[in-house]
Amino acid sequence: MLTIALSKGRILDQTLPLLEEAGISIPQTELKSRKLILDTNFDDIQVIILRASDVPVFVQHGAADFGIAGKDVLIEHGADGVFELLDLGISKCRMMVASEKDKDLNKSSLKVATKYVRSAKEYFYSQGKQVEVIKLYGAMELAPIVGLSDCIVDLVDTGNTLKANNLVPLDLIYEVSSRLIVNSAAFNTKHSEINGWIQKIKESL
Ligand code: PRT
Ligand code: MG
Repeated sequence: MLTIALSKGRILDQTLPLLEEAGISIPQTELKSRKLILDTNFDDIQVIILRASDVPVFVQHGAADFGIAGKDVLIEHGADGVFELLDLGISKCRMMVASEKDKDLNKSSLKVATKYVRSAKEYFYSQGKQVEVIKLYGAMELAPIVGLSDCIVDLVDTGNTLKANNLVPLDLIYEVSSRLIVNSAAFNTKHSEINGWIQKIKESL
């Protein structure tokens, strides 16, 4: 049995056509059900639908053979024990620092609100800045407005969410796209099977 871990949400919408093109399809009845393990057109391939940040965890521990997750999620997780084999070039966005216009971010101790603690810390430390990182799970844009933080670190796509909250993008931390990751042990034991599918997915890009 081959188990593929996919992120629910926006990545899923762009991943399903890729898998379909590669020959793996999930029946609509499966997708519409509330099942967490979905059957595919192959008896020996199943798909599990996870919270984006759980995808590298399942792949790292071998509970899934391969999976698809955003580079942001992989950087936050650390992605030990997984190989990143393919940049799928989908669900692109940018990890950015954002703040209110004209905000002075050159003060000695900066408060940063973010869901992406590792990305934020590594970025500001690399700039030689002392920061206090405040971990949030959503609605980061609110933090500078109500005085919880000086700035935020968040994903930006169109920039509309920032604009709607009177924030401006400042520094680019890194570019994000979705990556195909493989459990390193499974890549050895099921090499030909996994590699075959990776080649097919590559061709469908
Ligand atoms: O539910 P959960 O908290 O786990 O995740 P989520 O609901 O925030 O996001 P989900 O599951 O839909 O997808 C998350 C993955 O999609 C991320 O890990 C990225 O790799 C990728 N991705 C691509 C994005 C965006 N673009 C994006 N724009 N994830 C989130 N956003 C959010 C961003 O956080 C901000 O709130 O969209 C808003 C900004 O969008 P714009 O277009 O207004 O700039
Ligand atoms: Mg979500």
